[in-house]
Amino acid sequence: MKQMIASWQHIFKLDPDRDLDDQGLEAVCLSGTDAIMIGGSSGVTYDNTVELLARVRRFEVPCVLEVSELAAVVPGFDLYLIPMVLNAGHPDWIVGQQARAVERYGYMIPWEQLMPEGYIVLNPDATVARLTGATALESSEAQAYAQVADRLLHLPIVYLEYSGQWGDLELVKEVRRTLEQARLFYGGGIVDSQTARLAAAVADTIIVGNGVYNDLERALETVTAVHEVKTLRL
Ligand code: 1GP
Repeated sequence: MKQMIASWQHIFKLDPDRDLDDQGLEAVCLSGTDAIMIGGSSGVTYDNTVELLARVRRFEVPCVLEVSELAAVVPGFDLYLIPMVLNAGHPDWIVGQQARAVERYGYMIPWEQLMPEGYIVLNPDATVARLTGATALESSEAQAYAQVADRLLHLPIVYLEYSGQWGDLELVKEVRRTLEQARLFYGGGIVDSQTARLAAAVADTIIVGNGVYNDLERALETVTAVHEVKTLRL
């Protein structure tokens, strides 16, 4: 499973609660992105998740579910990403919800298709921050959380989440420097080729969300921009 994400440099995150017409979805799926991640912090239901999965499945691109709502876990994804919000204000968002899910549905969980993500939420105004009561972090604290995820918990992904806001790329760079084995995901405020290039230079994988809904044409440019940066680095 870890191998599957090892080459992913660019991901489009689609929100089942937001509208994207067929033409837009086709452009996203055929853009050359490495994967489509389906997820959102609110309004995610079984029905809107099934519907979006079915539409994405018309294309060959890998499709993964970022699980945020137990009732909206739909079979048929290539991979299930399980967020653990490391700087959450309540243990529920770190391991509590996950434990309840296992207690209830453990017998039918396809463990080999699950992958945990060590989330570090860095935009205090994001829905996910309010929902989880995420605490604000200095760069040194973010680095410490990242090392706990990477070296202590051996999580395969550390996800720096700025959702809706352009992040502190110095912090991102510092965090990446501390990682031993985890892949660094960065999401927040990537809207065009310029922002994509900057973020791709400091993270392993970049996630583009809101941009798809706000200005699709510019969002599509992020794919080539990222692949250019990564090729040059090689
Ligand atoms: C959100 O990290 C993703 O979960 C992407 O952020 O919506 O700001 O692109 P944006």
